[in-house]
Amino acid sequence: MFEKILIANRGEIALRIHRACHDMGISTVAVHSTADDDAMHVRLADESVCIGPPPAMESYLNIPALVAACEISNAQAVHPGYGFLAENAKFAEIVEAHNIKFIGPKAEHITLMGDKIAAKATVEALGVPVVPGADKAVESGKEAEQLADAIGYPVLIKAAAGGGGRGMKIVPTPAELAEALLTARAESQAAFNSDSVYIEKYLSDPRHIEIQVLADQYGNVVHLGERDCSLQRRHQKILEEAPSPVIDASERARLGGIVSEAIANLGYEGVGTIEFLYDGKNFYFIEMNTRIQVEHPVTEMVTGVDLVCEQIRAAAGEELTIRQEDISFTGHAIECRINAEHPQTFVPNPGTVSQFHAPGGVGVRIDSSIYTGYQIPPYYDSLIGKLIVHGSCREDCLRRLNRALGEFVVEGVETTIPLFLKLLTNAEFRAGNYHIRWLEHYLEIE
Ligand code: MV4
Repeated sequence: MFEKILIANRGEIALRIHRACHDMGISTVAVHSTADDDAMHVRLADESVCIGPPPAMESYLNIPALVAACEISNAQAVHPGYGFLAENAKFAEIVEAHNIKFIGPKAEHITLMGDKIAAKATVEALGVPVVPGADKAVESGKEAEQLADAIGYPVLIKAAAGGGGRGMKIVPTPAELAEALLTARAESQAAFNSDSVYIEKYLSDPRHIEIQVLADQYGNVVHLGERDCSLQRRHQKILEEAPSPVIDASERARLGGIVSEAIANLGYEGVGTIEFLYDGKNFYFIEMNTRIQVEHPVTEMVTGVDLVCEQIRAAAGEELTIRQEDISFTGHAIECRINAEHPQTFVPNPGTVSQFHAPGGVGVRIDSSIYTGYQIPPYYDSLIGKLIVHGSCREDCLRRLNRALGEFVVEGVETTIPLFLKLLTNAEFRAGNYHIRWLEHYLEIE
């Protein structure tokens, strides 16, 4: 096992990784920008290294500074967290070329899943159901017409280098196809420096359901069930839950089995998330994320598995100690993302946290890096913490969530807490009746 790990991140996920390391007897090295001198992740770590000025490009995304920080601290491995360099294959390669273990999959798998066309074709060949469409880049306007006619309108044009919703164009009828194709290509070129696009059937109101997997270096793979991440606004998830209100144990076992087999055949290592759209009947693969995700705690709450510890063990070359039959799903968990944002407009609202009091008690978990007097810097993501609540069933979980949100005190900055308190009074949400566009509609009418 590693003796020392460098955590190439900040905020709540840096704390989450630090906690996993200390629980395993591993010492930690924090890195930070000059805007994060007083950050909790720096205070808690055994050592810290300043890696640059506030802009992420010059600090948390600064590969030479991070490699240098590993070398001066003698860290044997680097954990990238999520965001920043977590899915940057170049970073993984450079780190490994310096004999430092990248805690994540092999660079080739990061590259493969970063190319959405290649990812889709690969998993389809391994038996995973995908959205109807062509598993290849669109070459010409003529070809786009033929493909779209074969798929049936509406279709969706997506950027091969996209993901997370950037560079998508819905095409309702053939008349709009030619222009949409040009726009999609131009936007993709500007955003990703690639004009490669592909076409799929557009699914109008599906749910976003993702499967968590964990794999070691010896071909052992387990799945840890699904998370329902349908509550989102502008491609930013707001609330996630496990299990999905619409998936039963046999569906979970069936899809989990398909996914595990595909991931084993790929030779994938570490944690991963396979994202699907679900139309109430079928699952359709859209993308795979090769990192630990923001919403991983809901899976931890229903399975009791510490995903970050398991991720570190897998990276250290240990064999999985859990088999699929050891994994059971207990109760229900919901995560609320606490952002320093206006609860109606979602405009970021950095500033000083004048009061902070976290809820507690049975079934309540807070993953947060803020404290009373903390100044939220304006340079980074507005996520300041996550409230994760577990209950014996969804009803219990909702009641406990309401209780915990009522205890939560964050003063000095606006947060998303009032949004969640209001959402809990909505009958459709309480019934689990929502899809990927539901929240945006709810926010418009409220
Ligand atoms: C789709 C889709 C409908 N049909 N693909 C958005 C992010 C990227 N991961 C894929 N996305 C979508 N792909 C087809 N064929 C709708 C979305 C989508 C979405 C997906 C998941 C979660 C939230 C979403 C919000 C809007 C659109």
